[in-house]
Formats: sequence, structure tokens, C-alpha cells
Amino acid sequence: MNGRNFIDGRWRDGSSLDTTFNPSDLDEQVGDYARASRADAEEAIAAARRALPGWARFNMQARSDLLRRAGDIILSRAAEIGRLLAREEGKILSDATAEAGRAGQLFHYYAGEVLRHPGQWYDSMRDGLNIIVSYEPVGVVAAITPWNFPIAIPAWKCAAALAYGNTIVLKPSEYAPGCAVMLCQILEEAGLPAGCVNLVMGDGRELGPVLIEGADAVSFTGATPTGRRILEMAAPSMTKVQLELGGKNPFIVLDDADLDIAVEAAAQGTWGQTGQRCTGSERIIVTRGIHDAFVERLARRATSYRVGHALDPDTQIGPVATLAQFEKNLGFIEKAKAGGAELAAGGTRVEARSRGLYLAPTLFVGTDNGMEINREEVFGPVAGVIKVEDLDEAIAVAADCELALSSGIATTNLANAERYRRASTAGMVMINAPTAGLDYHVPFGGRAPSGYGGREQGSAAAEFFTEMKTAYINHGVM
Ligand code: TXE
Repeated sequence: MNGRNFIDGRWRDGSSLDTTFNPSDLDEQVGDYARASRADAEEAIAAARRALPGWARFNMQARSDLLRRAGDIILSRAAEIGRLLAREEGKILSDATAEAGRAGQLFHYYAGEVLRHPGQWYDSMRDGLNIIVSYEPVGVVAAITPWNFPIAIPAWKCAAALAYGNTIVLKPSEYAPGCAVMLCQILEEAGLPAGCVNLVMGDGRELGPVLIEGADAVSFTGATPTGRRILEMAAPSMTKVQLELGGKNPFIVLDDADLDIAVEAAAQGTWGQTGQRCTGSERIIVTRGIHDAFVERLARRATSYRVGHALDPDTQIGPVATLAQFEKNLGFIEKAKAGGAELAAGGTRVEARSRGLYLAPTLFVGTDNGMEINREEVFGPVAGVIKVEDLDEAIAVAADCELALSSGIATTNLANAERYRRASTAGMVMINAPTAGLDYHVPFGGRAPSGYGGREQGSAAAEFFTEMKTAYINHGVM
């Protein structure tokens, strides 16, 4: 893939090229991408601003049709997008293709949302007046996205922003920008007017300040420290900010759990997609009565996974996406061992035919909630088991964490499930289901510092991507 920046409807070279490599095989180069300069980012913001009035007034039916067409094209090219995603990010081909499909469905969903654009009408307390509350585009949106869902996250930000009449500058992760290039090609093919979506690639630390100062709103997904930095940078210009950040998600297993369901939900939540999901299970909190049986089954499940090349149809767990993340994961593992956590599975690099970043699904037992392995977001196929006495202690341990994105519980007791649903401090609660793996038509996100500035996806996205206007109309009719 040879990717260029997309500014004002034109594909443009950058100041230099950045190369990406296949994490399943570091000897394979995947793409060369034009690196945008700060001046390019300024031009992209200016183009988005010029395009804004036209897109904000764009005929509703035509806007809906355009988003639907974009969704159709994404779905028709899902295999191609999935293959690029698998090569560049390392997600196994079936998951990568499904993610591309999800991106297409998101565009279809927001094609429908265009037609359900919110608004309210009220009687006034004063006779002869009515009140209309309308929801207007927030303006130019900078979408800054990470590598772990390189088509779904750009899609859910762009589809929602466009549906509500905004224009966009998209800045994808430098580790996996290929899918964002394809998304912009598809939006162009679908007929989106020039300037409505712009793409700038490169280092977020360099381009970020220009985007944050120039845009009306920034929607960011990524690391919690980066999110804090963005919030600080947005303060002087009071740019509206939406942050989807890290998780340290607890999954509770109670004595009354169905063991099969508990093991599979924990396994999927922990090791699925190589654990590189902000909603992944990282702390598995297990009550004493079921602890040994559960741990024995879960450790066996960990060693049953086939780890390997993302394009190999037999592979169940792909590589870690980047060398930096791989080394970070190994660092967490070493420190957990040194701190007294006991390795029940994995913990080592996996050798394969290709020179890939393969890490065995890893499970620590005998951990407590104070250990680094249970406090810092690992963002890899690694989890720690914490033994507790009962649901009360499980709730307390689950809540003893700054991050509050997703959470889960395995129990066959309805009252226990409901108690946890109410007690959880997280933005999302799963009962007998993995903490990761979510629908796109309902709100997604967590409480600060996991999330900030309104939920994404579903109709909840309107909160961030629109501004309210309250109009009083004195028509004089009593
Ligand atoms: O994230 P960054 P990285 C977590 C996970 C991982 C860590 C680092 O723990 O180990 O983050 O991943 C852009 N101003 N998550 O380095 O740095 C950057 O170019 C503006 C959790 O990939 O946050 C990229 O486009 N932008 C997460 C995007 O921010 C800046 C998913 C994300 O990069 C910037 C991925 C700046 N100062 C990683 N610095 C989740 N919540 O799902 C960087 N960027």
C-alpha cells in the first residue's frame, strides 16, 4: 500500500515517508505512508472549515444515501480491508474481516440516524410562544485514532460526525494507517464532497497541537496519558473533547457460576484479539469455592490456543501489534514474576515460522489488587487472577481501580447479577459474557479517566457531535 494524505479532495505527498511492517513477519514491509507536516494539518483544518457550511446543509436524503453507499462499498471490500488490517495490525484474518464488516454496518446505522436527527418542540410558559430545541453540527472534528481497531474506530467516529453534519480531519495511528487511507478512498468514491473528510498521517505529538487548536471538537481513542495531554492542550482554545481511554476491566467469577460459561467468557475477554482491546479482561476476581477448578480450566484453555501468523487460517491468536507493545508486555510479565505472582500459563515468547511478535496467552494466579499487573493497563494477552471470599469483597476489589470502562460477572444467581450491575463503577457491565465485544447501536464508553466527554456509538454519539440551540418563537397565537 502506498498511502498519501487526503486534503481538500486531493491525494497529496507528505514531507517524508513512514513504513509499516507486518507484526506476524517483521521481514515483510506492508505500506509506505506520506508523513504530513504541521502545514498540511493546517491546510486540512482549513479545507474542513470551508466544506462545513455546504455539508451541514447537505440534503438529508442525499446525506443518508451517501453514508449508505459508503457502507455498501466497505462491505463489498471487507475481504480486502480485512487482509490489509491483518497484515498491518496483526489481527487474525477472520477478526480483521469481521471488523471491516462492522465498519460497513456502522455507516449503514448512521445513514439511518441522519433520518432520525433529533430535535424537540415545547410549549412555553408564556402564552403565544413556542420553543424549539435543535441540534446543530459541532463543526470541524479532529478524529485521532489508535492502532488496535484501525478500521472500526475511524469508521465510528467518521460515520457519526458526518451523519450529524460535521466535517473531519482524521489522524490515524502511525502504526496502522492503511485502513484509514482505504476509508477515505471509499468516502471519495461514495461521492463525499471535497474537504468533508481529510486525512493527515504521522506523529500525533507533532500534528496533535495543530488539530486540537484548529478544530471545534476532538474525538480521541488511545492511551490514558495521551488523553490527559489532549485535554490540557484543548483548554486554551476550549475545543470540545471526547476521550475513549484505557481499561483495567474486572471479570468476577462467583461460586455459583456456570464453569463452562465463566471459563469461555474469561478466555475470550482476556486473550481474544491478543488482549489488545480497551475492554479486555485484565483482572479476574474469583471466589474461593470455585477458584481452583476455574483456574485449572482457564490455564488449560490458555495453552490450547494456536498462536501464529494472522493470515494462517488455523491461527486463533495473532501477534502483538508493535515491537514497543511487545517489549512493554514482556516487561509487565517479568515484573509480575519478580513481585511474587505465579505463572499458571504462558509468560513467554512463542517461536513460529516467521519472525513475528508472538506472545503466549498468559495467566498469573496468586496476585493481589495492589500488584502492578493488576493496576496498569497491560494491553496484551495477559491477566491476573485475584482470589476473594465473596461477592462483597469482589465488588470492593473490582471498584478499587482508577479506570472504569468495562466489567463483567459470571453467576447463575439473578440477585447476585443485579447486585453487581448496580454496584459496578464501570460504564459497561456484562453478565455471563466477556467484558469485550460490543454492539454498535448502543452507547460505548466508560467513566473518567476511562472516558470523558460523552459516549460514542448509537444515538448517544449525537451528544458529542452536535451543539444544542434553544429557540423561543413569539408567534402571537394564543
Ligand atoms: O497510544 P497513543 P499508542 C493504550 C495501550 C497502549 C498505549 C500506547 O495501553 O500500550 O495506549 O499505545 C496519537 N496529541 N491504548 O502509543 O500514543 C497517536 O499518533 C495528539 C489504549 O498507540 O495514545 C495515535 O494516532 N495525538 C487504546 C493516537 O494518538 C497524539 C488503544 C493513539 O496513540 C499525541 C490503543 C498527542 N500528544 C492504545 N500523542 C484504547 N483505549 O483502546 C499521540 N497521539
